[in-house]
Amino acid sequence: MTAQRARPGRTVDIDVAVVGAGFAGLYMLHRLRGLGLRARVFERGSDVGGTWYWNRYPGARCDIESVDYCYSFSGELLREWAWTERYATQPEILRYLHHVAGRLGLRRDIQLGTNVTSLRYDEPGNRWLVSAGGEPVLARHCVLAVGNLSSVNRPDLAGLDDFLGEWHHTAQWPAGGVDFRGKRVGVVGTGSTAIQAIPQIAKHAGELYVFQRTPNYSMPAQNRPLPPAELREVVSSYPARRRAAERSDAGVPVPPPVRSALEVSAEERRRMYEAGWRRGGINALSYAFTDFFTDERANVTAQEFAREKIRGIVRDRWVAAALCPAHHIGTKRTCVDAGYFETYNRQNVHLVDVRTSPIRRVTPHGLETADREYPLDTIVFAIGFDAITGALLEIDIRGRGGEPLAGKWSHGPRSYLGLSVAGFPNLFIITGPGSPSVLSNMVVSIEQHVDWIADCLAYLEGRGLDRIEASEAAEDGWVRHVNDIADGTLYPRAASWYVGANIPGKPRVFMPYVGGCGTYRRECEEVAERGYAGFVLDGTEVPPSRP
Ligand code: NA7
Repeated sequence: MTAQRARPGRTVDIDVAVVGAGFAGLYMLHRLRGLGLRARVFERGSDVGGTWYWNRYPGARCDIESVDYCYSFSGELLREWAWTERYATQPEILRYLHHVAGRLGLRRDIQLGTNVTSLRYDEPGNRWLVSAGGEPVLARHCVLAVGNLSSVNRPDLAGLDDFLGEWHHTAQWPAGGVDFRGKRVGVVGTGSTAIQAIPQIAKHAGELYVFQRTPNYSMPAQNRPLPPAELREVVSSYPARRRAAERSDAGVPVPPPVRSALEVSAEERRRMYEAGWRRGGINALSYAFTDFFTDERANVTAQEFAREKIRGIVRDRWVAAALCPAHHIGTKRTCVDAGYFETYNRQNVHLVDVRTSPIRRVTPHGLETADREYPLDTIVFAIGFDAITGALLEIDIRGRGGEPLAGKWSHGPRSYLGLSVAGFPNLFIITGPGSPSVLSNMVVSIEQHVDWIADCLAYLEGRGLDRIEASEAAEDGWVRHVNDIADGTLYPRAASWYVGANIPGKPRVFMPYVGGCGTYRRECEEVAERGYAGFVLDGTEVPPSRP
């Protein structure tokens, strides 16, 4: 069955409203259809793709290997799609998602260019009222597939409106691209996005000024073409590869480390780190030793290795020193690059340290720091996102008794399993706060959440149950658990977007679940096996497994 079309003046009644048509929303729709449910997806972009629709900046690429950053639910999809590189570019991933949407015939139930502004739970009717500009939609269930890095951190520098050049945020990049040839370009930010974009922009710009507030660690991608024979080999044994990814901490099929960095000699550590650096990728160093994220002394050994690499690449000693990060490696998202540090050896690239000399304002002709004005034709803001909760709270979500989600989360997000929130019945979040989300391969985490939600809905439908809601007790227990395991690591010590530190006024709470994808998956399976432990089903509470 497909979504009913509204007649003028009528409310549309559906089983499930899904917000977002990226990796999560597309697969959710597919599963819902498989259950015979009437579903509709609302997508604010003018096409499907989510993250890969918006982030079209030069150099945009996934930092998870392409063969792992794709759906596994369909053997046909796996066999018929040929990834061409170890790390796929944004256009290739977007083409893949278009292919999936076409192949599964998903588009007829996706309403594009539609911004969901509010979701209100009507308790007597046990329905969610979806406001998205057009006719009101009533849905029995709602699934938020809005993404973790989709609420743009907008530049709020004084004077920006009077800038006479052009400026762009990397996450709202014009589809037609930007011409940097011969221009004086300023890039603000040195996170994963900037680190991908800077080497590409530097090739075309006349002069490139990088305004850096905090240096970051970046691992070489060691990207390469993916020969068809190698891809066929991967696909032929794919189920085992994917099971290994699902059981791992980060959702990638890499064997877990077995030794502490402190129990081996300095020579052995170096050998391990060098091997990781040669392999490349986001886990190049972090998968070497067990205590990388938990023991400061272990972490420092990897930090020193990474800083030494930077000093070995960048010729200017002042620039090299300014590019060396000081935080615990991995506690802010590690970047993956193709020639980032090498780019600073170009004559046309200049590093501006805005920690020592902060940006004051945008002038009509450029950027002014405490020291001087930098004349610019184009400014690129690679300043990130209101991560994890931002896109959820952009929607005015009201649960039982009209309670706003923004109010409930005013001191930080609270959820059960990152999937569900007490007081918000029949509402599910895909890769929400309190789940591994941004600490994992997103597609592996998305598939797990979508399958869990679909199985849960099948369970409810099969038993004629109309309402599911996380209990307060289960939510409290989960929030404590998420905090306890985070506190046992180095993660919360960094001023990262994992703790909301990049957004003024945002509560400083470590948001993702650091226990690992495999452990988390088992937790979710156990909850389901116990008849949805920790949830209230049509008024009957199933006791939580965690006190
Ligand atoms: P990030 O990782 O949040 O990086 C944003 C960068 O912008 C970071 O270097 C920030 O410095 C910098 N920033 C932010 N605001 C300012 C201002 N006002 N002035 C100067 N510099 C600023 O976002 P990305 O888009 O790079 O990456 C996000 C994720 O997307 C990434 O991890 C991948 O998973 C995909 P700061 O560190 O706050 O001092």
